Amino acid sequence: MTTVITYGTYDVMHYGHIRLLERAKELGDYLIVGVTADDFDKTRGKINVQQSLMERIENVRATGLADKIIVEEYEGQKIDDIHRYNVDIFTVGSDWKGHFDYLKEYCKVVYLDRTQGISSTEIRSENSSLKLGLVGEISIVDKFYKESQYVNGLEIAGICTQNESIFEKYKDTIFVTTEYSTLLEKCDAVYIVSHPTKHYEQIKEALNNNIHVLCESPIALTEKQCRELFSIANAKNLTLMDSIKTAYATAFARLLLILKGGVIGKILSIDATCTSLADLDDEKVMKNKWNSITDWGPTALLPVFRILGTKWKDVKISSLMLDKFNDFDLFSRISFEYENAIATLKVGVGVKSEGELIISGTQGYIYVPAPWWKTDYFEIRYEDQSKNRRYFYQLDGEGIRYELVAFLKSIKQQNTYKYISEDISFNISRIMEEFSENKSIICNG
Ligand code: C2G
Repeated sequence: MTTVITYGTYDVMHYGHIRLLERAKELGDYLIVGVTADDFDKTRGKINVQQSLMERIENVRATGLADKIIVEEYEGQKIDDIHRYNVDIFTVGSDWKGHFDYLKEYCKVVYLDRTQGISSTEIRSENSSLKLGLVGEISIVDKFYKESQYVNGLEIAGICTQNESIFEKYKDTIFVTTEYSTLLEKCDAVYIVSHPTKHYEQIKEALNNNIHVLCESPIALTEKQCRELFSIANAKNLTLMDSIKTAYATAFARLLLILKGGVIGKILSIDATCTSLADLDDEKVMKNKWNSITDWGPTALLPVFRILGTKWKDVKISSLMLDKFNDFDLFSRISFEYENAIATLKVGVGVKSEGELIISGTQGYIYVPAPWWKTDYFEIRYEDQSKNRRYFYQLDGEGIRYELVAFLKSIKQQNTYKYISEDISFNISRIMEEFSENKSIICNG
């Protein structure tokens, strides 16, 4: 018996896939198909996969061509499988020619001609070519423009910015304007990273024009406004999504899941620090500069609200203010008291500190090194250090491309999993309001 093995994602199945499987089958008597696991695809840069692993396995099973279906989960698994299943022939499409020659040491390697004129990427793009507008004056507009290139079915319709250098940089490439309503006429969705004071009005105008919104957190500076915006979005069946790229980093998402399993016992304390240094003496910088509480507050609040929830007993915000600007804090400390836990957050755009996240429990603690908000790594540490565990999850593009994929999915499929719940969005806006109304100013910078 000649055993053949081949591997693939097999997302949105098409005749190119089927032809490959048919010819693979003809190479021998027994065909094994390895379908790639979601994590493995993400690690190797395939972030646009639409169907779940089970759906993709069903795609292959339904062809009736596979005698056995396995899941490909890790780099190097092919060698293990060749030994495990006594494989005689490894085959794959010619788009991979040369890539798997190293397997010749273990079995015959056959590259089958790829079927021209069809791909899952093209099908995904046809199904949803969403026109996305970018709105804002700070450098993250650049990052979103670059990251959008990795997302199937998304095209940048234009940029609305008052920032001359961004305007000049893109004016010969795509549509650029200083007029927000002009941009809206060209979009199905917008990513808003304008100054937080503009968010409420801009989101409201977009929603009233039936345009989906991804807005750099905070969505609004009061809880009332935030609730109003979500009720408009829900009534119109539109997606309004809070943008905190950390929520889309695999390491952060897995850390939250692992914590649920009680690996560090009861969680008693969370300490998070986020700082970055800006040139606060530069008038041009200060024109669009977010203050500490809006620039870093939502990110620092995310782990607290995801882990301890939003039902705190008391919150105190202490801030060092920049005396020549209203409400501009150089550095703020947010202290929460919960029923049986505390949290201390430090955020600053005018101070440099160690940007780490520490989650302390009754049996151990989780340590996420700086910059924790875009981490690909964390440790679980115990009194007995031999029990310490380390985790690594690749993170490409700081999580922005994954965030855009989640935004697109939310628009296409409605009610998909929300990485940031509406309740968390409401409470981020509530803390912004708490800062404006009740912060204690400890000194003027
Ligand atoms: N394929 C093809 N013709 C196409 C599209 C795909 O012959 N028009 C082949 C690919 O070459 C591959 C199989 O169909 O052999 C599955 O393709 P994908 O689902 O795109 O997965 P891919 O990542 O290309 O699979 O580690 C090996 C990879 O997993 C190969």
